[in-house]
Amino acid sequence: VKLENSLRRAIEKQELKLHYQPLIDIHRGKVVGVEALLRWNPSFGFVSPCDFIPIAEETGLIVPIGEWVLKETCRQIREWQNKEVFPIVPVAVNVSARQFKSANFIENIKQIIHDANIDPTLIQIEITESVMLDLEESRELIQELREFGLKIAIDDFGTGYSSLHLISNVQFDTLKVDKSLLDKGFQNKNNISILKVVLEATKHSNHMTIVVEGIETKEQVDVLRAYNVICQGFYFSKPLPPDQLAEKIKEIT
Ligand code: G
Ligand code: G
Ligand code: MN
Ligand code: NA
Repeated sequence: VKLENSLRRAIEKQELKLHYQPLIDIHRGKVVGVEALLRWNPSFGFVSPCDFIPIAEETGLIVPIGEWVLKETCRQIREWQNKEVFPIVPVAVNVSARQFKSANFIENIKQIIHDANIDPTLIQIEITESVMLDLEESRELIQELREFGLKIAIDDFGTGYSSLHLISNVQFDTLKVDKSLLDKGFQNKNNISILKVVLEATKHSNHMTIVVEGIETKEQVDVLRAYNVICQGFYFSKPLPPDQLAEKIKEIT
């Protein structure tokens, strides 16, 4: 309960921040996007999103917090555009199932992007398979968001039960292969083959960008060179505060 009460006041106390992790096109040596990742630093010390996101989801606090994340992302994009610090790339934002299904989600997001005067194609919404339990309803929401110009990614792909069914029934812009398929650093032969099945299965999906997450070693990058994939992981960069991002992007490029 204590954590919940603190989290309830985190927005007004300005304890939330976004860090940004680069996404890299290894064939062109370019940063082609970043993922915004929430950080909470209350007075009693740093709390991992793995601990507070579930509380936010259970209590419904994820709705105002998610709204803050979207607003802050738009504000940051506008600041980057004004300062011309680096070529503007799309920013991926994680959206929880509860937020995605909340009343007025679409109206709110359209309003936020409109107010910030941001090109909607610069925002990518990352949702997980758990959002899609009601396939028909989700498909309509996703279609409306895409018609508005937003990009939609299916996150943590490969951890659910109906992955292939899902991507054959819903149009996504990006598919993010979950880091658990890489976790064992390619030592686990089963994981390699699952990853390769996913990569082979999606190889000819011309309209979908494939991102592989959780890349930590050069060996992993070398295996992935055979595929047309975007890479994300600590090997290239951990999630960084905005003031360190420009330098990292220069270094990678
Ligand atoms: O950045 P890190 O690996 O610590 O994130 C842990 C988990 O928290 C991940 O599953 C990530 O998707 C989730 N997460 C991080 N930022 C956000 C956010 O802004 N909104 C939601 N809903 N989840 C987030
Ligand atoms: O669930 P989601 O894919 O949104 O989670 C992203 C999380 O993965 C972020 O919290 C980020 O900190 C973490 N992450 C990013 N790169 C790596 C990596 O190379 N290894 C590991 N273990 N975690 C990573
Ligand atoms: Mn994500
Ligand atoms: Na993921």
